[in-house]
Amino acid sequence: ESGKKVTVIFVLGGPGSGKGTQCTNIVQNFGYTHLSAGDLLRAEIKSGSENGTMIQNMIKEGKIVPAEVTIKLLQKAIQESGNEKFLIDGFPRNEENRASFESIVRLLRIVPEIVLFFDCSEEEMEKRLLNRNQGREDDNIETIRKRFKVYMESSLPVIQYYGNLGKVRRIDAAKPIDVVFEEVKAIFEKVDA
Ligand code: UP5
Ligand code: MG
Repeated sequence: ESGKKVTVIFVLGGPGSGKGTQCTNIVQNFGYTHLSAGDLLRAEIKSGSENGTMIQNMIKEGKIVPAEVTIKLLQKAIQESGNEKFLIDGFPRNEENRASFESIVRLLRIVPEIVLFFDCSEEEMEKRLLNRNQGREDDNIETIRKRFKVYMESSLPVIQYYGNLGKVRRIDAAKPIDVVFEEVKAIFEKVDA
């Protein structure tokens, strides 16, 4: 591998805050490859891999899959993409995820440029998830409550960690999709400049 610079932007925020929706918009406008850790894990379940059952059980319980598993899937997707600009959506979700990623990334010359933080109330996120209707096994009220708890206890501290490094760009994610994207666009116009 040559010394090409790889740019990674973490897209974080609670369940249903609009990470996936906004990543689709960013891809269309700014040439990034969107890697949703949750989508990669769900594809792994479907593929019938040996980890599939473990992943399925953890998602049903709203728990966080060990970094080793998720990072392997991310690395594979990065290599297959041929791109050098990535949105990593929904990862890292806890301290273990973050520390593992950072130790690998140092060797690969990958710098997490900024962290987009989609900030949204639980009330609004719950409403969105219950209305989504895409057959996700974790979009039931019981699992949604567990996801919120894990988010508050384990994922928010990761966002705070990057906040202390001055990397977080907070976005009011409770607004309509197009209004949120206007805010996102302004941030990317600076990143790419
Ligand atoms: N919607 C979006 N934006 C809106 C807006 N501004 N106004 C009104 N409606 C809006 O959006 C959710 C719904 O809201 C959609 O119907 C959309 O149209 C509407 P979406 O863009 O899908 O939100 P997103 O933040 O992507 O929600 P998602 O449910 O995907 O977030 P999660 O973080 O919960 O899910 P993820 O797939 O990342 O993870 C699922 C599980 O996988 C985790 O709980 C965990 O068990 C596991 N996981 C790991 O273990 N490790 C990982 O690294 C990643 C996941
Ligand atoms: Mg998503």
